[in-house]
Amino acid sequence: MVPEHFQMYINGCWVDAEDQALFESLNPASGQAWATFPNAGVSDVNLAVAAAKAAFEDGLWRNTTASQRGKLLRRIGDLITENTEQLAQLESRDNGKLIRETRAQVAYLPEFFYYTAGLADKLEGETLSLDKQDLFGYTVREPLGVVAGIIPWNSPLYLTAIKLAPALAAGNTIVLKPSEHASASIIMLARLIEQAGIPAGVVNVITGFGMPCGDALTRHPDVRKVAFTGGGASAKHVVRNTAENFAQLSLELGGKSPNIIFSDADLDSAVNGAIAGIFAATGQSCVAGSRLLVQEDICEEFLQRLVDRVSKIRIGDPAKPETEMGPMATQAQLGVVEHFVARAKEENGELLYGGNRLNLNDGWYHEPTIFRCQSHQDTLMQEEVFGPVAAVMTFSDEAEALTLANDSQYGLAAGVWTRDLARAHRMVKGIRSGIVWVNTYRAVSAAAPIGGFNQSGYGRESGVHSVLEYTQLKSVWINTSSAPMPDPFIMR
Ligand code: TXE
Repeated sequence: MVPEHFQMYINGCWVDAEDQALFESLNPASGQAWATFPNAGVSDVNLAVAAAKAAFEDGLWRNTTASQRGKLLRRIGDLITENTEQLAQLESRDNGKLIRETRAQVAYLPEFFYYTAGLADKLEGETLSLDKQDLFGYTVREPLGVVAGIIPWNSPLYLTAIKLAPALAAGNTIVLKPSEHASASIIMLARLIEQAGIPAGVVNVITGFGMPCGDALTRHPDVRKVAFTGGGASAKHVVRNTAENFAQLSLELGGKSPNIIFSDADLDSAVNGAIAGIFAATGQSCVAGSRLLVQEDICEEFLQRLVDRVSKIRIGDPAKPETEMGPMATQAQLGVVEHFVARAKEENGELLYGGNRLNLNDGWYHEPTIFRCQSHQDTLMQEEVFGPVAAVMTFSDEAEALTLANDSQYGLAAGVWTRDLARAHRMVKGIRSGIVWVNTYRAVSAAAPIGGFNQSGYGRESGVHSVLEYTQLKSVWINTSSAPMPDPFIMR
């Protein structure tokens, strides 16, 4: 089969890399190349940033009325709805995510555009109660300029939407760089953006690797903000790059999220919540509930029910709607999972289920895997795997649950399972993470902020506040006196 070729979208044109270089994307379910993309180099990055800068500076976009920008965002949402199936198919083929999940995610995707569209014309300044005679002050919220969005492979469309929609609502222009492992659905989104009538240069999509493409983009002096989702190692490069130009930055870097099950929980729900946390999306989720903390007195019963349900997970082709767990998105990530499984064995973790890769159609499959760990300092309890590996430990009481939950370098998400409302509130207050789910897990809404504490990053995406992160405040001073300006040598 000849791989399908996708071009980049720069300044309203569909283009290849200047040097014609290409890279292939492999289908995780078969390991076969199914698509090719331009391999953008530094000169392509420069073209894309120049287009975004020109589109910002010519004022056409910035001076579009906010309500008109909102209408265009709604139009993008409508076009996504009209093309749900194609977007879902592309993303599933590119990163191996289940078609049942990509369909549901794409069906919800327009909500991010509709919600943010409603905020576009509500980015208001304030009048200031100045304690100065004859001076009237107010603030205005203005866009930052050119924004760079760096996207990982696990949920490209969702992670793009929560950067793109607020950036556009606030009047910025943007250069998006999807992951080299999953660019196809973002190129398709760019086609819809063109169709929606967004002016040329306002949205640009370049395809390529972290080095040199992502690196050149995040160190470009004309980029005023970078919104990055990915791993900690790459993020450190991006932090250094943005520091060179004092560009603003938001980082969402994954975690080692605790899913805490108290003995008074509804166990059927908690089992489903535990599975949603760590085996949905084959564990390749930034909010994966990879630390299962279970109260001692129900641990055996809980684990029995968990293993029983996990043993029935239907593993296989992500394109089949009945499949419940698909492959790892990349061969490298499969290697990462195997590394952590080997490490857990070395550290005498008790293997309760799985532990092996699976040979299915040459795809990159791994069994759902559960280890009971000896110590909370074990590697599996402390480090992010980003794969279907659950680490289990018990706790005796609420205080210990909280101590264990917070014994982590990360702080992205947490789950609490209990019927005791007062306890739920105490846990919510004590847990140091950006999201806490009570008696549910892995819920997402356009209205709810997502972002982390500690090593999980900083800045928030989605929700009302996310749009403000794409603006800067200007203070305006008006002298209302007709008298001459007083003594110039003292501050007014
Ligand atoms: O991500 P990278 P990788 C975690 C997960 C995983 C690990 C590594 O633990 O095992 O990260 O995954 C671009 N300058 N998460 O290596 O490299 C890159 O091209 C600018 C958590 O695949 O961080 C891609 O577009 N950009 C996570 C994006 O960064 C650079 C989701 C993410 O890739 C760059 C994915 C550079 N120097 C992995 N280097 C989450 N938070 O959900 C790379 N990139």
